[in-house]
Amino acid sequence: KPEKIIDLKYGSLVKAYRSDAAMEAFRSYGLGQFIHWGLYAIPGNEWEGHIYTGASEWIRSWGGPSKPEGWATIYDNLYKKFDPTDFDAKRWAKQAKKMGAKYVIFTTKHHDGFALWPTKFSDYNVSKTPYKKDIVKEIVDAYTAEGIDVFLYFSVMEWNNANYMGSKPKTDDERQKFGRFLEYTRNQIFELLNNYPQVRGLWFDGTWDESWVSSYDYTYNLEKEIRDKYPRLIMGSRFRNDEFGKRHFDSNEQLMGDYEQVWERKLPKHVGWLGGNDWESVMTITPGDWGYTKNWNNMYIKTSNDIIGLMMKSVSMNGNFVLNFGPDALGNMHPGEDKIARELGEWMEVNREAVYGVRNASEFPDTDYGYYTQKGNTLYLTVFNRPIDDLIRLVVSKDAKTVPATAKLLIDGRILDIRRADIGFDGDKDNYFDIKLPENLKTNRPFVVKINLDAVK
Ligand code: FHN
Repeated sequence: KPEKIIDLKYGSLVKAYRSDAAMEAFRSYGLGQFIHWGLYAIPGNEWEGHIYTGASEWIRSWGGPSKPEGWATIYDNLYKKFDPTDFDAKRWAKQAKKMGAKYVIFTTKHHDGFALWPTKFSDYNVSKTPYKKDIVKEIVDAYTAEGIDVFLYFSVMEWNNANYMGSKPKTDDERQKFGRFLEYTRNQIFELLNNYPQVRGLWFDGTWDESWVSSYDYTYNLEKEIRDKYPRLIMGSRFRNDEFGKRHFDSNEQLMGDYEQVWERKLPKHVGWLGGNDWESVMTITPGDWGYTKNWNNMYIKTSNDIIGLMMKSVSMNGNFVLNFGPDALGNMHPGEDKIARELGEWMEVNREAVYGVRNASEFPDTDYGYYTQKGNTLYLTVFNRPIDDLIRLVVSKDAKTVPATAKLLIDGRILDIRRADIGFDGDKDNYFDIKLPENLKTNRPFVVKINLDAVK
């Protein structure tokens, strides 16, 4: 907390903790899907044998000696080849549903400025490609039909827009140009909200350049306008900054959005870091690519168990976990993504109650076995580290209002023996409860022990 509160004209617009149905739904999602799709799917990190080593969706900014001659122009013309003949939004939505995703974040426009909807405000859009059709509409309709809430990703920064600049506009001419860009951004945002009324949230990105940061008067009023017109819409903390350039949290440490949107390819170490704020973590499967990456060799690919671990760690700290997919230029997921979606879905099928609508188990200290999540009087322990004697010892403070009473395995419904272990440490402030795992429990995945808690009499 700041030592003294300063007078801010452009501080946070969301002072109160939102408790409306849309935010409550957000709090219970648990698992989401991110999709990065655009022209960068065509190169997929390589062009005529040259390999780009940065994040695949950043390939337009390729520099250095390995960059093909005239690369930016080649890239900007890729839209003439964009024809994803295998694209079937319903197939993706079904896959996401099976995987267990409750919301999807879809890139309507990434940093290259290419819009996947037929925007009236720029010609650089999908209607000018051989494919022609409105991809955003197909996604919104298909995911909504599966009961998956849709959030639209929108990059403010645009690499090939003549009115865009990274630095603060200084001359009158620059101010006019950037003013036109701001107006264009506003138009596109309202166009999206108007075209696709089912949308639950906007996910802004590319808002770090000085030009945008110095436009705090404009962006403050724009946020106000969006929130006035769409009070149920959810927007994270990336949209704008205050007059001192502070992003995510204003100069009085107030969150500048409905949830913390800083957790990209990382997680907080401890729930205490979050100060009670809502949050989500967005995660890649390769180390750092969001767009399609053809070749997955020679880099670490997260396993399904890695992903389950990141998801459970997130939900155990009241956050959502959002897994990214980067489909190819024809509209197919990478085979590695298909595999992870399938494996994660199989796991969710059995264990989803430990993921959806759960909260941090604040009465129970962190455990080395894995992660706790809690829903009312049900405690879930997702075990990643199985003890060699198959005996799980739960540590429960003597001050706790509830104690473990019964336990069962979600994987097969087996009831587990649970008993108080009076280990008799002198002056101990904890009680211990031992749960015996069946020796013949064979699984190569983390497993969940569901524990019913009884009120202490
Ligand atoms: O630069 C982008 C990146 O390409 C990707 O879209 C991620 C997703 O969270 N956001 C930006 C970096 O923060």
